[in-house]
Amino acid sequence: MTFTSVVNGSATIGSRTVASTNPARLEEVVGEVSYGDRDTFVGAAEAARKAQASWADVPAPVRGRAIAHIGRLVEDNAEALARLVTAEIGKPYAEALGEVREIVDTCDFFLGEGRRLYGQTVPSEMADKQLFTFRKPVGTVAVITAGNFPVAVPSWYIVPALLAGNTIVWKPADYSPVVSNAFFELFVRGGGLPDGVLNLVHCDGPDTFAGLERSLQQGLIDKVGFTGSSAVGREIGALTGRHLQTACLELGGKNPLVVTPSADLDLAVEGALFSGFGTAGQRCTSLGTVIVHESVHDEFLSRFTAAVSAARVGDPTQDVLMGPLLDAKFAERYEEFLGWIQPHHTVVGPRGRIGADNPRDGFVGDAAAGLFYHPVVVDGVRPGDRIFDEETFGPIVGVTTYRTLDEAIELANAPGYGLSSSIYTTDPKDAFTFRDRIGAGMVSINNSTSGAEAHLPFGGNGKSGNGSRQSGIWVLDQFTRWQSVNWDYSGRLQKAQMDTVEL
Ligand code: UN1
Repeated sequence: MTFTSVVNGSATIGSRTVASTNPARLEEVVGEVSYGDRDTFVGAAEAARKAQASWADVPAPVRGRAIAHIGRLVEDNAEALARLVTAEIGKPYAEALGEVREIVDTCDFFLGEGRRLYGQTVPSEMADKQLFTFRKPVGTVAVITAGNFPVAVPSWYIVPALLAGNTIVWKPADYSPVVSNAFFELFVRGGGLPDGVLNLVHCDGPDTFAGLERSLQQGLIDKVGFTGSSAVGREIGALTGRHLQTACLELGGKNPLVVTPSADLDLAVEGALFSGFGTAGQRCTSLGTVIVHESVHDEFLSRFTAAVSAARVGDPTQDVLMGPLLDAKFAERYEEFLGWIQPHHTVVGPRGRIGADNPRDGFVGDAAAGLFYHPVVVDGVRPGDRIFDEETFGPIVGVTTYRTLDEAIELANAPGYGLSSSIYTTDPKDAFTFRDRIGAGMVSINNSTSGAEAHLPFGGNGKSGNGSRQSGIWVLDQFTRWQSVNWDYSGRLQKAQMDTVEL
């Protein structure tokens, strides 16, 4: 079966077919996908534009009910969808099921929002006049998402955008096309969405850019939601800005985890293990660098490396912490980072591809079949080292030491990202100081850097984004625009600032 783009409710065959393979078993083709091009994207934007006014006319509570139905259908199909996530991107099944749960949580939150979507009444400075605000949909939204969270992250955009009365062109990641079609079907069927309200486009990066640019030039796209690398985010932001539209950018992270002298070290090790190597380190919220107080460094490192050696790695359909890397592109990136290890770094344990000549004790399954790599801990990283400064997007965690909390915070902020962060401490003063001075949009106290809940603002600062926030009520500011209304029932022209009532 070949999976295709779906534009205005119709399957749209493209000019070439690409196979999507299972990263845990590279021989296994999960599905064939027909790739469109720039014009497929533009066609989808036209369809979305055409469908928008009537979708916005559907009363918001009814749109909320559509979201409720989507949530239930996703819940009923959770296991099948999670199995597909595992097959196509190699995410361990328990995490994949958690990811599907995140869609349901998002639907649960927004289904009631259709009955709120509040505006405000505002007092006027003049007599016999009322002021109001209304939230209006932005219009048509292009959603471009990454493959590491192939269903949860798209739902963070698509659910609130639909609820608010927008129509959508969705371009999913190249690594997860088959799962995208399954997600798309559940949304269209569950929500009973009219043709053109949600469109799915498969095309490559250059065609996506060309299609987005053409659609922006033609006034077909009012907003872009993008999750992916900081480098591509910059280009999307620039392109959108040139056409006077805005982008909601959710980009990379180099997320720090600070371990203070008072920390519960076992808890900190557990948090570092999960956020460093869960999802094979391929979350935007994955742990980048452990910043540990010099007095507990040796103890932390020995417990951490013992935990890393004992962690189950292998077949993602089994109970493992870490499966394969998403795609060969990220395997190359991992190798490149290993090449940047400096003489002053200490690497604990084996590194590189897991195989007969580079085995891992307790590996689950057949390592040679997929993109399986050793989890790596690099001790002694400092600012200026690429492993300290740059997002690895793979199973490589740096460790460095600090003497004062000021220094720890400076190190935590140094790479210039600002997505997630964490501190392990039993001293409330350390926790509050860190919370106050960290540049990240998200802070965990005695919890790991990853695993945000679906109804708190999610987003970053600096190289991690443009300050936009997803999730919860806050994301509505991305998908609605305020309309101000002034209603004068005085029967005469009252001029603001000039006819203000005097005391
Ligand atoms: C991402 O990697 O793009 O907080 C999103 C987390 C997840 C979402 C990660 N809920 O780790």
